[in-house]
Amino acid sequence: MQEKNIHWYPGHMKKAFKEIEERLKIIDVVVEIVDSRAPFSSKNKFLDELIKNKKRILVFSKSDLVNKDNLIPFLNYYEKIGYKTLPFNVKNKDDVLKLKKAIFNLGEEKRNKEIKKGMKVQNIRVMILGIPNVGKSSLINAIVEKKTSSKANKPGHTKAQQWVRIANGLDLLDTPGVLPPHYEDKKIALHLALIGALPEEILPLSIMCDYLLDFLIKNYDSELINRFKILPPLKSNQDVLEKIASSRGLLLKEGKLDISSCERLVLKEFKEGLIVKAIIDELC
Ligand SMILES: Nc1nc2c(ncn2[C@@H]2O[C@H](COP(=O)(O)OP(=O)(O)OP(=O)(O)O)[C@@H](O)[C@H]2O)c(=O)[nH]1
Ligand SMILES: [Mg+2]
Repeated sequence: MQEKNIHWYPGHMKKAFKEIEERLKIIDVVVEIVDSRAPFSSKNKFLDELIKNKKRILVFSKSDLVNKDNLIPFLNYYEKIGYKTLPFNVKNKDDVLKLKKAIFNLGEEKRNKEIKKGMKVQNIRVMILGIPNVGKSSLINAIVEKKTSSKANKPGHTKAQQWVRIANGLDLLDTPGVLPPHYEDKKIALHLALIGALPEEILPLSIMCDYLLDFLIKNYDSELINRFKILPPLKSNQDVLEKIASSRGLLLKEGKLDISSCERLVLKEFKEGLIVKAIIDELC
């Protein structure tokens, strides 16, 4: 990959990070979200130190976009190092119920203390954390069962913290997505761009598409062939792009194949889970 530093740390993220740190003092439970398609790359290690002493749950969002069996080793990995994990599809009512239960379990100790002391039982205060576009606002809306937090398929949509109170004992705090200020490994940034956590403009289109095609040809060639109705053998990335462009009728005015539009199409269809339900991170 080209030796270019990948960097996207807008001003609001720096501010958001500080605000998370300040607000944590009054938080009872942290729900940290990673994207199931990249369970390692989408975990912001810079948050670890802040939340290490909090009761917390690690939610694997967008589990509908991966093969559940392939997710198990990643869940096990995090469980082994002490996390309580939960695969989560925002549209699955059972998953939402399981998450609510897990939050109440973690908040129970605090409630019992309040009861013991004869205090009025307070709502459990829950902070929802994670990198951009992992589904923080969507998860809140699913728990509340209405649209209170604004969501969009665009990283950096939520710009400020927002409390959402629900009647039956929870206060949920939506936070803006925060990314690490830098990456140890450029592969992480590529994976984040492929799942939509980094804006596409950050990386050159052809580099992203090359990386994705290498991955798909190596691991999911038959899915690629079936999705785009192309013929094997898949000789090179260029060959695949030309075949897809022909199959989808992507042509420039002069009748030449429109490779840039084809690259955008492949990235978009991958992001939407239309080519394959794949996890792009590797278990080390
Ligand atoms: N397939 C799928 N899509 C989801 C799921 N949860 C959220 N999304 C989609 O992911 C996109 C981002 O959702 P948001 O809830 O806005 O994400 P966020 O983490 O609040 O994003 P920021 O505010 O930008 O940090 C939206 O298009 C959601 O519809 C899920 O479980 N499955
Ligand atoms: Mg949001």
